[in-house]
Amino acid sequence: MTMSRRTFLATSGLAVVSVSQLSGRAALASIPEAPVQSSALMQPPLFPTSGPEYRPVVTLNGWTLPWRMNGDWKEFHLVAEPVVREMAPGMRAHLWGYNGQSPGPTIECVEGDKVRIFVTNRLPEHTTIHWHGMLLPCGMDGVGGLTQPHIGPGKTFVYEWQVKKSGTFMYHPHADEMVQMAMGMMGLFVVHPRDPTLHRVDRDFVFLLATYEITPGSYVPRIMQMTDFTHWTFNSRVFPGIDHLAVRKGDRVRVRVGNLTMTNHPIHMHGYDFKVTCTDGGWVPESARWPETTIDVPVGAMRAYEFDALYEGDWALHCHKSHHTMNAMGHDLRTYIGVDQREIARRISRLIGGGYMAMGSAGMAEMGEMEMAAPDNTLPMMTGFGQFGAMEMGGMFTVVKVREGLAANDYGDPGWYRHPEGTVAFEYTGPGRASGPPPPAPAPHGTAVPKSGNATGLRAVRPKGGHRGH
Ligand SMILES: [Cu+2]
Repeated sequence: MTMSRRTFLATSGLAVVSVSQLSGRAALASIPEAPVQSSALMQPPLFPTSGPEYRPVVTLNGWTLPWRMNGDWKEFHLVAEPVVREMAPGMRAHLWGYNGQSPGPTIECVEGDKVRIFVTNRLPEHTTIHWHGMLLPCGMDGVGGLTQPHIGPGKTFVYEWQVKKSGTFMYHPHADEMVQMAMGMMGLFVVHPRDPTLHRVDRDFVFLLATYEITPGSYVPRIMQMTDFTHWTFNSRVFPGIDHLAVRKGDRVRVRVGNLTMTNHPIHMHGYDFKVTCTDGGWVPESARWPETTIDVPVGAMRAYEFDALYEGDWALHCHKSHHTMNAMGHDLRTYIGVDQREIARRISRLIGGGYMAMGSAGMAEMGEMEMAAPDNTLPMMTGFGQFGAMEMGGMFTVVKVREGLAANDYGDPGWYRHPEGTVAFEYTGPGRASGPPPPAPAPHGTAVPKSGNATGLRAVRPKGGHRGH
């Protein structure tokens, strides 16, 4: 390690310094560029240009950090900084992240690689990065005060180690952790096997679970919140802003999910059973892989599952805690199911001069279509439209779209599934009806909306953005 650093500094001392505020030994060296991502949409996978071949991952609503080779070192540059993250069309959060986004870019490398990661701090307070699950020298573990001095504002630190094993890992600060993780500082770190035939899949999706309390009309998370969050996110995005997972029928598919929230999330996928193949501790041996349709992802852990995409359709993929598939939610409302509120509504309308509407007597599904009036920068609690109507979802919800004949590496949204005739649940209209109605004419993706606007002047959030190819 010492030798390599000396060599590194000696060979690159004359190169241009691309970051103005540097400290310590790194100031003598050229620092790799720190690419910045302005889009919150899924970026194409980053195929390796040198070294062993591998199937790169795609990060839902995210991207992979480009690197450069310096001798036999793979060099990356992360910049910790305030960012604005669009959580779904119509709502932006003021977070802290890396290189323009929260979560930060996914880092990818290969088992055995020597990685050198420059971390520049553009936050108003100190930080560090801990490489969760990684086997490395203790002094590279990133625990402020314990294994290294903190990275002060304006400073750049260097982490370097040889990556021992493949798998899925995460990165996040280990400095003022409660604040910095509540503000969105986290990212994924995927290490591919050196032998590309091991654990081979055709599509490999990754995302992190993160939670925020951003009260209606505000932009900055309330960092003291511990349990009662308003935004339950995949990669700091909520439904209907979360990318769909486009999958070609017949592909072998892996989904890797990391949890950096403060509660567990049972991630459920419809239409399939799957095998759990990897945790942040490593690959599960073939004989020990267990079947599931829901995989609970514990706090501070990662789970990957795999399946063969045999069944075409639009299959929901979501957290099974029903409050986690809602947006901007207050949890202190009373239950009015079975309560006749008509007289109350009349009286309140008289008091406030009209316009009061009581809700909840028959459940809350009506909210899915109406989308309640809300302050600026606030998403409806229940929202999104599919080809058959309102989906009444939010938060940790997306769709796996399995289709025949997609091109390899095409992750663009294929639109809604065209159900074969007679395979959609239908209304019973009396005896003698042998099969269901013909499917509705498939609407182009993003336009299947019942009607625009309504009496309360609401902003409807439609399932349009968030998918590559649109
Ligand atoms: Cu959940």
